[in-house]
Amino acid sequence: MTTTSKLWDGNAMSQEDMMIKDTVLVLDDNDNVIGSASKRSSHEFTTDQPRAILHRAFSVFLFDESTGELLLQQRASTKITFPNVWTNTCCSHPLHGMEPSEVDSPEDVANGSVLGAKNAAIRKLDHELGIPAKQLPIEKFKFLTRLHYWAADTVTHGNDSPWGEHEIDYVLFFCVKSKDELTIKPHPDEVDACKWVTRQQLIDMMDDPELLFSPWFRLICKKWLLDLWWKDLDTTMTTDKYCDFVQI
Ligand code: DMA
Ligand code: MN
Repeated sequence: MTTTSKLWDGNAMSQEDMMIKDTVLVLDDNDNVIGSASKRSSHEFTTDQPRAILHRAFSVFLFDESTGELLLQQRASTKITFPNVWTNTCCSHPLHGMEPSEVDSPEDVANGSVLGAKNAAIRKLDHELGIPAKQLPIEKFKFLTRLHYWAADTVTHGNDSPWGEHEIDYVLFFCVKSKDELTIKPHPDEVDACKWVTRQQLIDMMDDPELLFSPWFRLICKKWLLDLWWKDLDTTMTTDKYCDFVQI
């Protein structure tokens, strides 16, 4: 049975509230949790902290197996960080103080379970895209690997951006037999548009100079998604050989 957090209600909070109230997991370079910080302070690029504060994140990639399509979202124009950009299905942060817990230990990573990150993913797929938790059984999420990156939000805020990301990002895949299994109702504070795309359609979108993409999605596409993961998913329906719970 999948349950969602009762301690966090995205519909009762503004984007500014979440910047203050969401408490992210602060990390060392080996992905050990060493503290906490508000979402706001952990994403501030200032002279004191030019790369903000390293924290844990997750990125969900939701696929329709019948068509080989991936669900993309365009972040709302009102998002404080990285507005307007196209990106993978859903991204956010595991938080401290949630029930069920969203904190994974090194053992949870080594055995590939990462139930904390998956619980956070269920909470945010519900909030951002309106996909009910009952359509997202936790055992169907697949943990692939972790990406350590930082990026200033220059895409929309220019070179003097006050915001950016510095994260160890847990990549999670979720495959449905058909998108008809899902109810999708995007939250207007989070998402301006959604689009199911094939691999080739995504390549064409990324060639369009009019369209903006998030830096983490570009990195994941270039490093893994377009030439490795997605090709195997289309032909063999599995990505098992790419699971890496050791390297960051
Ligand atoms: C942060 O996502 C996570 C990644 C991988 C960039 P976000 O800014 O969408 O988080 P939230 O939806 O909580 O604002
Ligand atoms: Mn972040």
